[in-house]
This record gives sequence, C-alpha cells and structure tokens, in this order.
Amino acid sequence: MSLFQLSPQQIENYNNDGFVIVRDFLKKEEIKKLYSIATDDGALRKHAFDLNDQSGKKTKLTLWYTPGNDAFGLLTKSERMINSVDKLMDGNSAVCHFHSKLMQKEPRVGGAWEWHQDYGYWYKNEFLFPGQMMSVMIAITEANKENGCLQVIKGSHKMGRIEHGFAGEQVGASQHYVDLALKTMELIYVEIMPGDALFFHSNLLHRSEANLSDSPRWSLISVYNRSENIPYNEPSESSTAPLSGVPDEALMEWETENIGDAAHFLEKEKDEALK
Ligand SMILES: O=C(O)CCC(=O)C(=O)O
Repeated sequence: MSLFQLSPQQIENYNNDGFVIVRDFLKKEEIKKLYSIATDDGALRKHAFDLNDQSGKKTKLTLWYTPGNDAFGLLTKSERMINSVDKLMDGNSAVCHFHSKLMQKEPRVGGAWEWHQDYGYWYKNEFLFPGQMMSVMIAITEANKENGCLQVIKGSHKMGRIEHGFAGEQVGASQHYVDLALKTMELIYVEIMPGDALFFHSNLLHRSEANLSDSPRWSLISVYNRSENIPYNEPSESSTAPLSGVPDEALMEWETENIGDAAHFLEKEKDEALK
C-alpha cells in the first residue's frame, strides 16, 4: 500500500502550470541503489546510445519499453508512480508505461536538448490525446543551472501542440512560438536534488542546456499513457498494456533482477523514433 498521495494543491499546480515538483519522492537509500545500478549495470551501458544536439554535443541515453522486476522497473510500476500519474492524466482508462529513459549527461560533454514538447515527438507516433500522456523525471544526481538542468515554460502546456521541425537528431518546436511563449510566460529552471520528482505534461515546452560543469547529471524519465490512447504509428506495445502495480517497498525489499532483453531496449540504428 502506497503511503504517498499527491495533495489537491499539487494536482491543481500541475493543471495550472503543466508540471509539479515533488521533493523527496524517493528515499536516499532508494536513489543510492538506483545510482549504483545506473552506473554499473552492463545491459544499461551496452544499450546506451548518443544523441547529437545541434552543435554536435552528445547526450547519452538508454531507453526501454517494458518494465520488469529490475530496480528501475519496480520503481516505474510502483503504486506511488501509478497512483500519481492516474490523478494527473486526462481520462480514466488503465495506466500504461510507454517507455523509460536513463539520461546520462556527462560532465563537460553532455549535450543540450532543444525547446520541444514531448508530444511534438509522440504526435508522429499518432497518439491522439496529449492530455493522456505525461512524464515523470526522477533526479538521480543533483540537477542545477550549472550542469544543464531542465528548463520549462510555466503554463505552456495550455498552448496546445506547436509545430516541430528537426534540430540535429532531435525535434525542436517552432522558434517563433517559443519566443512568444517566453515573452508571455515564466521560464523556470528545474533545480532538483537526488530523489526529487518532476511530473510534467506532454505539451509542456522544455529544454536543457549542455552540461559544461564538472558534475554529471543523471536522471530517469518514465513516460505514461492511458490504455485507450492508441498510437497508430508505434511498433512497441507497451503504451497500451495496463500496468500491474507493485508496492513501493518492492524497490528496496524484493530481490531485484538484472534488467535484460525482456525490457525491449531501443537500438538507435534500427529504430527511428527516439521517444
Ligand atoms: O533531461 C534533459 O536534459 C532533457 C530531456 C528531454 O527534454 C526529454 O527527454 O524530453
């Protein structure tokens, strides 16, 4: 049974701003376990790939679709995650996991992410309902201005989908609309500590700058969808497979497996869609 519940105020903030930060969403020992797996696990390293930003700087990530009984899968399927996103997403069909990414922004080389809405990518997968999709970013290391933390434009999810073009190997939102949004709404640097979580809407405009500091910035981003929000152009099946929740304690108390091929890793060479 999960003891964690989003408060009515947090839900209201999410609806108004397109995001909400929950401090200490994970305990210190949970983050310690995740960090040591993130840095040591052979499969996570083997399936990591580089994504170039516009200036050719690389950001490293490992992406998988199916959460298993490894530590990251148990977190993704935990009641605290499922119950929280269930309260924030539109609709009421089952909560599903589209994919998770381990983001590895290394000191001095970690690349930038251009201004975009995640739905700028997922629209191409032909998901129809952006309000039924969202992401949860968990800080594994501290994220701050110096190491290229996420920046968001508060309230921009209310603009609806903005046109996106290509930007390096990423997609980027129309600069004209980003400029207008920045003129109208507040820019927020999401400075978070290990264990803090950022819940954000699929139409929230966000970006991050390169990591030019001496500290790494590692995070996990898990994406959720409702089972009724069928992607008509997406080969993976995870986004409409209802999740069975596991207790929050599973991450620390269950014997965790190693993440393996059953997680269905994205291989950059074979797959075009990065999100
Ligand atoms: O973590 C970051 O620096 C940016 C990630 C991002 O924008 C995304 O995955 O959509």
